[in-house]
Amino acid sequence: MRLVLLGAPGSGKGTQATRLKEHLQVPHISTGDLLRAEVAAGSKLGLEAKEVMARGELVSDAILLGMLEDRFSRDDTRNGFILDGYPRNLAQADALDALLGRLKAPFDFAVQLECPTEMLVERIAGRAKAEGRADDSPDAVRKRLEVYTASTAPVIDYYRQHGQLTVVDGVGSLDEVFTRILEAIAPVKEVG
Ligand code: B4P
Repeated sequence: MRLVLLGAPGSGKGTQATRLKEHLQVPHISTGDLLRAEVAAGSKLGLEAKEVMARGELVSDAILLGMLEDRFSRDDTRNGFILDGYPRNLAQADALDALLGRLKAPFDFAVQLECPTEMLVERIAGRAKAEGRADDSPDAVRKRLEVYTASTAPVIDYYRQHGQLTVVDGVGSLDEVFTRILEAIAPVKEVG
Protein backbone atom coordinates (compact mmCIF):
# COMPACT_ATOMS: atom_id res chain seq x y z
CA MET A 1 0.00 0.00 0.00
CA ARG A 2 1.34 3.39 -1.02
CA LEU A 3 -0.57 6.14 0.70
CA VAL A 4 -0.30 9.93 0.71
CA LEU A 5 -2.00 11.60 3.70
CA LEU A 6 -3.15 15.17 3.21
CA GLY A 7 -4.91 17.62 5.47
CA ALA A 8 -4.60 20.89 7.32
CA PRO A 9 -2.41 21.20 10.43
CA GLY A 10 -4.28 19.44 13.22
CA SER A 11 -6.41 17.33 10.88
CA GLY A 12 -4.87 14.16 12.33
CA LYS A 13 -2.36 13.12 9.65
CA GLY A 14 0.49 12.26 12.00
CA THR A 15 -1.88 10.74 14.54
CA GLN A 16 -3.55 8.42 12.04
CA ALA A 17 -0.33 7.64 10.17
CA THR A 18 1.12 6.18 13.37
CA ARG A 19 -1.81 3.77 13.58
CA LEU A 20 -1.83 2.99 9.87
CA LYS A 21 1.84 2.11 10.00
CA GLU A 22 1.13 -0.67 12.50
CA HIS A 23 -1.90 -1.89 10.62
CA LEU A 24 -0.41 -1.89 7.13
CA GLN A 25 3.15 -2.77 8.18
CA VAL A 26 4.70 -0.11 5.95
CA PRO A 27 6.96 2.79 7.02
CA HIS A 28 5.51 6.12 8.09
CA ILE A 29 7.38 8.95 6.39
CA SER A 30 6.53 12.26 8.02
CA THR A 31 8.37 15.23 6.54
CA GLY A 32 7.59 17.15 9.75
CA ASP A 33 9.24 14.40 11.83
CA LEU A 34 12.23 14.25 9.46
CA LEU A 35 12.68 18.01 9.83
CA ARG A 36 12.25 17.93 13.63
CA ALA A 37 14.91 15.19 13.79
CA GLU A 38 17.31 17.45 11.88
CA VAL A 39 16.52 20.33 14.23
CA ALA A 40 17.10 18.11 17.28
CA ALA A 41 20.40 16.88 15.84
CA GLY A 42 21.52 20.48 15.27
CA SER A 43 22.53 19.72 11.67
CA LYS A 44 23.11 22.50 9.12
CA LEU A 45 19.78 21.63 7.52
CA GLY A 46 18.10 21.63 10.92
CA LEU A 47 19.47 25.07 11.75
CA GLU A 48 18.10 26.37 8.45
CA ALA A 49 14.70 24.75 9.01
CA LYS A 50 14.23 25.66 12.66
CA GLU A 51 13.28 29.32 12.32
CA VAL A 52 11.15 28.72 9.22
CA MET A 53 9.15 26.03 11.00
CA ALA A 54 8.72 28.11 14.16
CA ARG A 55 7.20 30.88 12.00
CA GLY A 56 4.75 28.36 10.53
CA GLU A 57 6.14 28.71 7.02
CA LEU A 58 7.20 26.00 4.57
CA VAL A 59 10.82 24.87 4.48
CA SER A 60 12.37 25.14 1.00
CA ASP A 61 11.26 22.67 -1.68
CA ALA A 62 14.90 21.77 -2.44
CA ILE A 63 15.60 20.73 1.16
CA LEU A 64 12.40 18.70 1.33
CA LEU A 65 13.04 16.90 -1.96
CA GLY A 66 16.59 16.02 -0.94
CA MET A 67 15.34 14.61 2.35
CA LEU A 68 12.60 12.66 0.63
CA GLU A 69 14.87 11.18 -2.05
CA ASP A 70 17.23 10.11 0.67
CA ARG A 71 14.42 8.45 2.65
CA PHE A 72 13.00 6.70 -0.43
CA SER A 73 16.43 5.28 -1.26
CA ARG A 74 16.03 2.97 1.74
CA ASP A 75 14.83 -0.57 1.07
CA ASP A 76 11.97 -0.49 3.55
CA THR A 77 9.86 1.67 1.20
CA ARG A 78 9.72 -1.07 -1.45
CA ASN A 79 6.64 -2.72 0.03
CA GLY A 80 4.80 0.56 0.48
CA PHE A 81 4.71 3.69 2.60
CA ILE A 82 2.53 6.26 4.30
CA LEU A 83 3.70 9.70 3.27
CA ASP A 84 2.54 12.31 5.79
CA GLY A 85 2.99 16.07 5.23
CA TYR A 86 4.20 15.96 1.63
CA PRO A 87 3.31 17.39 -0.88
CA ARG A 88 2.42 20.79 0.56
CA ASN A 89 2.47 22.81 -2.68
CA LEU A 90 2.12 22.16 -6.41
CA ALA A 91 5.89 22.11 -7.01
CA GLN A 92 6.19 19.36 -4.38
CA ALA A 93 3.31 17.46 -6.00
CA ASP A 94 5.20 17.53 -9.33
CA ALA A 95 8.42 16.46 -7.61
CA LEU A 96 6.60 13.57 -5.92
CA ASP A 97 5.09 12.41 -9.23
CA ALA A 98 8.55 12.43 -10.78
CA LEU A 99 10.17 10.62 -7.83
CA LEU A 100 7.51 7.89 -7.63
CA GLY A 101 7.55 7.63 -11.44
CA ARG A 102 11.30 6.95 -11.37
CA LEU A 103 10.76 4.34 -8.65
CA LYS A 104 7.84 2.84 -10.66
CA ALA A 105 5.79 3.09 -7.47
CA PRO A 106 2.85 5.48 -7.99
CA PHE A 107 0.72 6.06 -4.90
CA ASP A 108 -2.53 4.07 -4.55
CA PHE A 109 -4.45 6.76 -2.69
CA ALA A 110 -4.16 10.38 -1.68
CA VAL A 111 -6.38 10.60 1.41
CA GLN A 112 -7.45 14.02 2.64
CA LEU A 113 -8.56 14.28 6.27
CA GLU A 114 -11.22 16.98 6.38
CA CYS A 115 -11.86 19.04 9.53
CA PRO A 116 -13.49 22.41 10.26
CA THR A 117 -11.02 25.19 11.07
CA GLU A 118 -12.28 25.77 14.64
CA MET A 119 -11.57 22.12 15.44
CA LEU A 120 -8.05 22.36 13.98
CA VAL A 121 -7.33 25.36 16.19
CA GLU A 122 -8.75 23.59 19.25
CA ARG A 123 -6.70 20.41 18.69
CA ILE A 124 -3.46 22.28 18.14
CA ALA A 125 -4.09 24.38 21.25
CA GLY A 126 -4.42 21.08 23.15
CA ARG A 127 -1.11 19.84 21.76
CA ALA A 128 0.54 23.19 22.54
CA LYS A 129 -0.36 22.70 26.19
CA ALA A 130 0.71 19.06 26.25
CA GLU A 131 3.91 19.19 24.18
CA GLY A 132 4.92 22.86 23.78
CA ARG A 133 5.91 22.48 20.10
CA ALA A 134 7.42 25.77 18.85
CA ASP A 135 5.12 25.95 15.82
CA ASP A 136 1.95 25.39 17.86
CA SER A 137 1.94 28.97 19.20
CA PRO A 138 -1.17 30.99 18.18
CA ASP A 139 0.79 33.16 15.70
CA ALA A 140 2.48 30.18 14.05
CA VAL A 141 -0.79 28.26 13.84
CA ARG A 142 -2.49 31.22 12.14
CA LYS A 143 0.36 31.31 9.65
CA ARG A 144 0.27 27.53 9.08
CA LEU A 145 -3.45 27.69 8.31
CA GLU A 146 -2.85 30.56 5.84
CA VAL A 147 -0.06 28.60 4.17
CA TYR A 148 -2.34 25.58 3.96
CA THR A 149 -5.07 27.57 2.21
CA ALA A 150 -2.68 29.32 -0.17
CA SER A 151 -0.27 26.48 -1.01
CA THR A 152 -1.63 23.07 0.01
CA ALA A 153 -5.33 23.43 -0.87
CA PRO A 154 -4.38 23.73 -4.59
CA VAL A 155 -2.64 20.33 -4.33
CA ILE A 156 -5.89 18.84 -3.05
CA ASP A 157 -7.80 20.45 -5.94
CA TYR A 158 -5.20 19.08 -8.36
CA TYR A 159 -5.59 15.51 -7.07
CA ARG A 160 -9.37 15.89 -7.09
CA GLN A 161 -9.37 17.06 -10.71
CA HIS A 162 -7.24 14.06 -11.66
CA GLY A 163 -9.51 11.59 -9.85
CA GLN A 164 -6.75 10.76 -7.35
CA LEU A 165 -8.35 12.12 -4.18
CA THR A 166 -10.21 10.28 -1.43
CA VAL A 167 -11.79 12.53 1.18
CA VAL A 168 -12.28 11.18 4.69
CA ASP A 169 -14.18 12.94 7.47
CA GLY A 170 -11.59 13.75 10.16
CA VAL A 171 -14.14 14.67 12.84
CA GLY A 172 -14.67 12.06 15.52
CA SER A 173 -12.69 9.84 17.86
CA LEU A 174 -9.29 8.48 16.83
CA ASP A 175 -10.89 5.04 16.32
CA GLU A 176 -13.74 6.41 14.22
CA VAL A 177 -11.41 8.30 11.88
CA PHE A 178 -9.08 5.29 11.65
CA THR A 179 -11.96 2.99 10.66
CA ARG A 180 -13.09 5.47 7.99
CA ILE A 181 -9.60 5.56 6.47
CA LEU A 182 -9.41 1.76 6.39
CA GLU A 183 -12.79 1.60 4.67
CA ALA A 184 -11.68 4.19 2.10
CA ILE A 185 -8.52 2.27 1.19
CA ALA A 186 -10.00 -1.23 1.48
CA PRO A 187 -10.41 -1.89 -2.27
CA VAL A 188 -6.67 -1.60 -2.84
CA LYS A 189 -5.62 -3.21 0.42
CA GLU A 190 -7.51 -6.44 -0.39
CA VAL A 191 -5.83 -6.97 -3.75
CA GLY A 192 -2.40 -6.11 -2.75
P1 B4P B 1 3.82 18.60 10.41
O1 B4P B 1 4.71 17.85 11.33
O2 B4P B 1 3.35 17.89 9.19
O3 B4P B 1 2.62 19.17 11.32
P2 B4P B 1 1.02 19.19 11.24
O4 B4P B 1 0.58 19.68 9.91
O5 B4P B 1 0.55 19.95 12.43
O6 B4P B 1 0.48 17.77 11.37
P3 B4P B 1 0.63 16.66 12.47
O7 B4P B 1 0.56 15.44 11.66
O8 B4P B 1 1.84 16.81 13.32
O9 B4P B 1 -0.55 16.83 13.51
P4 B4P B 1 -1.94 16.04 13.66
O10 B4P B 1 -2.86 16.68 12.72
O11 B4P B 1 -1.80 14.55 13.58
O12 B4P B 1 4.56 19.94 9.90
C1 B4P B 1 5.20 20.85 10.78
C2 B4P B 1 6.00 21.89 9.99
O13 B4P B 1 7.10 21.25 9.27
C3 B4P B 1 5.28 22.66 8.89
O14 B4P B 1 4.55 23.78 9.39
C4 B4P B 1 6.47 23.11 7.99
O15 B4P B 1 7.16 24.21 8.53
C5 B4P B 1 7.38 21.90 8.03
N1 B4P B 1 7.11 20.96 6.93
C6 B4P B 1 6.63 19.68 7.04
N2 B4P B 1 6.47 19.13 5.83
C7 B4P B 1 6.85 20.08 4.91
C8 B4P B 1 6.86 20.11 3.49
N3 B4P B 1 6.46 19.07 2.74
N4 B4P B 1 7.31 21.25 2.88
C9 B4P B 1 7.74 22.29 3.60
N5 B4P B 1 7.72 22.33 4.95
C10 B4P B 1 7.27 21.24 5.62
O16 B4P B 1 -2.33 16.28 15.18
C11 B4P B 1 -2.56 17.54 15.75
C12 B4P B 1 -3.20 17.39 17.13
O17 B4P B 1 -4.55 16.97 16.99
C13 B4P B 1 -2.55 16.34 18.05
O18 B4P B 1 -2.44 16.88 19.34
C14 B4P B 1 -3.50 15.17 18.05
O19 B4P B 1 -3.48 14.44 19.25
C15 B4P B 1 -4.84 15.85 17.84
N6 B4P B 1 -5.82 15.00 17.14
C16 B4P B 1 -5.59 14.33 15.98
N7 B4P B 1 -6.70 13.62 15.63
C17 B4P B 1 -7.66 13.89 16.60
C18 B4P B 1 -9.01 13.48 16.79
N8 B4P B 1 -9.65 12.64 15.93
N9 B4P B 1 -9.67 13.96 17.85
C19 B4P B 1 -9.06 14.79 18.73
N10 B4P B 1 -7.77 15.20 18.61
C20 B4P B 1 -7.08 14.77 17.56
